[in-house]
Amino acid sequence: MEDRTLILGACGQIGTELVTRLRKQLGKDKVVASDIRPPEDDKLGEGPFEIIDATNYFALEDVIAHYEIHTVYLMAAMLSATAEKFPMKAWHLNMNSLFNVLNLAKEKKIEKIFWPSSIAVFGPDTPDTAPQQGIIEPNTVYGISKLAGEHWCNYYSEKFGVDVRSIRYPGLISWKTAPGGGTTDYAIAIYKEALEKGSYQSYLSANSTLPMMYMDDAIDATLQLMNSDTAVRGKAYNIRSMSISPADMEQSIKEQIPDFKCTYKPDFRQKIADSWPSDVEDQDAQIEWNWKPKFDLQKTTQEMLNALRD
Ligand code: AKB
Repeated sequence: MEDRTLILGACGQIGTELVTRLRKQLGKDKVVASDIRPPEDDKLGEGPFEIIDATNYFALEDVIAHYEIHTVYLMAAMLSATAEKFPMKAWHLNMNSLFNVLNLAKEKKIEKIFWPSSIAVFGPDTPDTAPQQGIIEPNTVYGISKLAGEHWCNYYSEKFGVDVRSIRYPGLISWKTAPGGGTTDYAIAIYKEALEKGSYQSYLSANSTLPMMYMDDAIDATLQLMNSDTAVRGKAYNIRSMSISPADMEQSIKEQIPDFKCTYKPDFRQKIADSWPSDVEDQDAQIEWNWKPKFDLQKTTQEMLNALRD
């Protein structure tokens, strides 16, 4: 088997950055990017691209055989805010794409999988700083699909020896590709609108504190976990770097753009945010595969504003 990597959902917020990083690391021909639609611009750079619906097992099987794929990153998913509007579509996409890659690994057609979980697995009864284990009772469509996915990853790992690795991503802050349909998307829009309009209206209240992370840290964590010999297979790890609210971000932006104005008008996404913890404990990730973040809020704000200005 060739050691090629396939990224499903390559045009999304995380997928775009993973493709770029992995192509730099492994070589452009070793990384096959794919999504349900073609990329809108040249963000993915040079290298093979395939249009694939991740819920179509046979289409996936063909591409995997054609390119002799070893590792799959399954980044295609419907996020929390959109999933509340389309529960059945979210369940279909989030679960069937996962079953497809798990079954391909069970049949030894691929060797290794990365599947993203989320802080959305936690629910209103989880302690405000969520431990790795504990009360995990989500009350959102997206959270339910992520919790079910975690259980299936664990099951395939224990029962069939599938090498599947997972992280419970916090809300991710990045500038290259806009996120689609998440509750934490405000944390990107706030920077863009601060530069474009000098103001932003947040759909979450000023003090909605959530676990958040700059994208570079999230990509580092993903690749570190995938390359680790000590990480537990089938386990979805909490990782943390900052626990911040829209008011914290407003303050941080004001340090660089003193006239910036932020107003608050919570909508339906407030309820989703209220069901998530403000922070997570990530000792397991620190101990089992040396996880350590590099970006705090101040550094994130600098990076975001500089990159978006460019
Ligand atoms: C969302 O807001 O839905 C995602 C997530 C926290 O998984 N960013």
